[in-house]
Amino acid sequence: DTIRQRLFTQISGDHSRPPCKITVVGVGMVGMACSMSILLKNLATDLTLIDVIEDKLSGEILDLNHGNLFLQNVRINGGKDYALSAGSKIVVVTAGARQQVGESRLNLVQRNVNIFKAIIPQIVKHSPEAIIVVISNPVDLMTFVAWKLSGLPRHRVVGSGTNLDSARFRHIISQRLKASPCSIHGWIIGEHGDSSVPLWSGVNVAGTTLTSIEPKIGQKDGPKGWDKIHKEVVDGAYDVIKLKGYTNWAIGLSCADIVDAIIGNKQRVMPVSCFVQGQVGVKHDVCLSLPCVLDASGVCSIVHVNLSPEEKALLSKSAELIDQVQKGLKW
Ligand code: 6V0
Repeated sequence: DTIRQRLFTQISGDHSRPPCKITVVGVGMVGMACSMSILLKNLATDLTLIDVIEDKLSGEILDLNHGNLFLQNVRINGGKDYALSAGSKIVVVTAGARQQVGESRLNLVQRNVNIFKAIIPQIVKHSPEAIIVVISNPVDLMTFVAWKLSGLPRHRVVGSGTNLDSARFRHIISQRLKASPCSIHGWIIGEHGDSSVPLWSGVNVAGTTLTSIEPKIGQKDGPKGWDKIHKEVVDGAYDVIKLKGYTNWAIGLSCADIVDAIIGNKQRVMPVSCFVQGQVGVKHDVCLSLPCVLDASGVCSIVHVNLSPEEKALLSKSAELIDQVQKGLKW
């Protein structure tokens, strides 16, 4: 552009390497909520969106770019071609089928495996250094599939796992206790889904465990109402889907929180999904969520979490369920 040439004296090349490029694959409800949360947290200098539906993709990119004045001059682009994602530090994968009303996450698995076969090798080809954050459901199985298809070391393939379930758990308890969810410490581990495991033994406020007040809290024979909380967490997604057709805002925020911990090398401990065979009694060849330290390498370490015998048994059951479905997969 001649106006540009008359306005500036160019003294460096135009194509400096983006300091922090993030790609989001899949621009559905979840992909766009993840993208918006990443943008609003200022995590990316470059955001690339990839999908197979070109009109929708172009519309989303144009719409976001119209808001660039209110962001931080993030370069937002994308297309069908994975070459556009080259050099990404993180690739968030949200592509794939979602649950219909009443449908289990596990029911989506074969459809999404077929989709991942097209996606994952392309991501690794163009961003061999990237950390892959898997959101597509069933997220534990899809994390395992992404890990296998990618050939990456296990610390670089992370599933959003029970980060969201734990947020739902802390939200519900926070409403009962009238204290902020960030001050209610509580973890849900295992499968992101129906067999997730609430760690009641560790739920605490300022180090005081709720079991020290009511030893049976959260159990069937414990204080009234509290025994329903885990079911409320599990039903949370089904309820939202019944009401609005899909879930997106909370998973978008949860995803950006994970991306933030990795990009910022924060060493935060978060419940995310990765390959955990051999940890806390998990015998199966599966990915599921345990508290993990997230840093710039991805999952830097896994916490040796202290479980009650009941919690340990529930975790083994959750692993077994994932393993059963995994064994039936056609790759
Ligand atoms: P959606 O709105 O139907 O969007 C899916 C997008 O994926 C569409 O734009 C498709 O075009 C795109 N897509 C399909 N195939 C490909 C492909 N081969 N390459 C690139 N893009 C493709 O679904 P939504 O966004 O609601 O959900 C996406 C996924 O997230 C589903 O599997 C959900 O079950 C899952 N969720 C995971 C959560 C979690 O906690 N991990 C939470 C909510 C939803």
